[in-house]
Order: sequence, then structure tokens, then C-alpha cells
Amino acid sequence: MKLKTPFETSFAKTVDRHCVLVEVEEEGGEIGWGEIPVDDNPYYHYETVETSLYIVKEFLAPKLLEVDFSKPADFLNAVSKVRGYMMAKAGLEMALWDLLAKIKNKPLYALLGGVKTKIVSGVSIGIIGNMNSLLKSVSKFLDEGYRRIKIKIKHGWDIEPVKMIRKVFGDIPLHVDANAAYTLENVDIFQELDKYHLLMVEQPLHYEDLAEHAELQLKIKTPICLDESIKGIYDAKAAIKLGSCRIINIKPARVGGIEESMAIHDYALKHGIPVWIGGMLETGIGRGFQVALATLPNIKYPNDISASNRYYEEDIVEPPWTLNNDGTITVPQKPGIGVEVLEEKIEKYSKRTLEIKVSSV
Ligand code: OSB
Ligand code: MG
Repeated sequence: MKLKTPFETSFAKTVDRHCVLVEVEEEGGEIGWGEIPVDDNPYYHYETVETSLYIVKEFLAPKLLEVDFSKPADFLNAVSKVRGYMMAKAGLEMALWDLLAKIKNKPLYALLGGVKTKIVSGVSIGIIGNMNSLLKSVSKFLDEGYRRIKIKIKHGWDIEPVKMIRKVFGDIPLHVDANAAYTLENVDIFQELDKYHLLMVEQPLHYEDLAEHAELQLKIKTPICLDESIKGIYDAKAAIKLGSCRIINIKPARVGGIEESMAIHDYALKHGIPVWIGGMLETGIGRGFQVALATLPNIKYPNDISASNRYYEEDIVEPPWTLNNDGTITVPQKPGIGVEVLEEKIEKYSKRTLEIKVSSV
């Protein structure tokens, strides 16, 4: 799906989004949808369209029969022999959750114990190398109601844009995301950023380096929020114990789905670490799972869950996700993810389809 505007980060520039959608069908019964928000390249995350199709077909789908459909939470356990590939796993697991919620005729968020009927939206702005265009973009999103602005930073595009945004827009909720572009040698840049009272600095250092994040956190006042480094509950535990972060961005796809997201949410709550739900430019399908998780009690910051029209000319769900004037998204009360998946739109954008039949015979 073509993005309305290219999305540039410190690691890549995305023009079109390629991803894998998962449809699970109970024989003759309900359908559940999931999304594997991979890309063609392994630049944000090592999984790609090709690797996820392969892993799903060869190792994950064949395990579906061993899973009790009334307990999608068991899916990760059933595929625990497969190391990694959390996004591929998440796509199947989420489809099972959507299916279960539909069978039970309940909205997904209610099944998860969510407590909110509206969730708060922020917007993530890619690297726009031109200051005027950046300021225009910030102004437009604030006018639309978004409750927090996050900008992507990289070397040569970090302090200046923050300084300008503060100058023009004052004390708005603002944070930066470095996508692992810096090292501990750049501590002065983060100390300088301390002066601008950002809500957080997201993933400043290498995605494997919890130790150096802990060291950086001791040297700066702004809370560090980890994204890429948190690949599951074990990383969350280590990061919290080491003091590598004070906030966690939970991306349901990155950590292996709903169950793992909730485990991280609960562990963080117990340890006084606030969390929020991140995204990867998901289609309206993946967005449904982000919205459901964003209703949990320990979500303490605006989420990277924007309206469909922030990303795409047209979404593949009906109704598309829309932003209320107060910068929230209303949690749908219909069964499952709560939006209808438009099969004709999916056909329009699909490059190929892979059908896997799992049977006990
Ligand atoms: O680092 O949070 C990130 C998009 C793709 C990959 C990584 C990230 C992002 C975003 C966009 O920041 C979040 C969204 O609105 O979906
Ligand atoms: Mg991020």
C-alpha cells in the first residue's frame, strides 16, 4: 500500500508498505485476521515478507492444530521451539485472538481486560530534512488534534528540529526517536536535548545494548524509552533490572503478539515502568490490535496509533480508523478487532496469496 508521504527514519525510507496479512478460517465458520508488519528489507527488524511467509508455512501453521482455539494465549508456547520470528508468530496469534473474540461475540479489548473506551493518539513524523516542511507538518497534526508529536532523529537532524519545534509550538508533548542511530560517545547530544524537556528519547543506542542504555540513562535526565531492544518479556525484565529505560514502547508485532505484549505490560506495571503502544505503519487490521492493547491500565503515554488517513489514501477496513477532535480514537464495540475487513480492497493490493490447510486427517 502506497503511503501518503514517504516515511524516513535513521535506518530507511519507506514509500510503499509491503506486509503480510493473515486470515485464519475455522472450517465452515468464523474468520480471524492478523497482520505481520514486516517490510521487504531487514532494516528495522530482521524478519521480512519472504522470511515470514517461509516460517509461517514451514513451522508455524502446521502447529495450529495443537492449539486449543479457545486459548490463543497458548500459541506462543506451541511454537516455542522456533527461535525468534516474533512478528510471524504475532501475525498468527493475533488472527487467533480476532477469531476467538468473534466466536465469543465480544470486542477484543474486553476479552483482554481493557479498561478504556477511547485511546490517546500521538503521531510519528519521519525525518523531513527541511525545517519549514517539518514545522508545517507539526502544525497540521496538532490542528487535527494529535496529543503528542514524535519526530525521528539522526546525526545532523536532532537538536535543531527540537529547538525549532519548541520555539514555534512551545511546551507541547514532544519526543524523539533515534532508531538506534547513536553511541555512548554522543552523550553530549542527549545532554543538550535534556534542556528541551522531552517526554522521552526513544531507542537512542544500539538495539542489542542494554548495558550502554543503562549508562546513558544515568547521565541524562530525559527518560529513555526502549523500542527495538525489547524483543520480548526477557528483554523487558533485563532492561528494567539494569535501569536501561524508564519507559517501554510495546509493539505487539515486535514482541510476538497479544499475550507477550500483556506480559510486558503487567511486568512493567508491577515495577512502576509506564508503557505505551507503538506501531509500524500498520494497515487497519494491525491497528485494531494496537487499539485493543492501548485500553490496558498501564498505558500512560499517547500511542503511535494514528488515524488511517495519516498513513494511507484508503485503508482496507471499514470504517477506517478516525481521530476524534480531542486526539483520541474510539475503541470499537463490535466483535473482534471491531472493524470490517474489505476483501475487495485486499485483492486490489495483494501481490500474492498463500493458502495453507491444516487438518488432522
Ligand atoms: O521506530 O517506532 C518506530 C515505523 C516503522 C518502524 C519503526 C517505527 C515506526 C514509527 C511509526 O515510528 C509509528 C506508527 O505510526 O505506526
Ligand atoms: Mg521507535
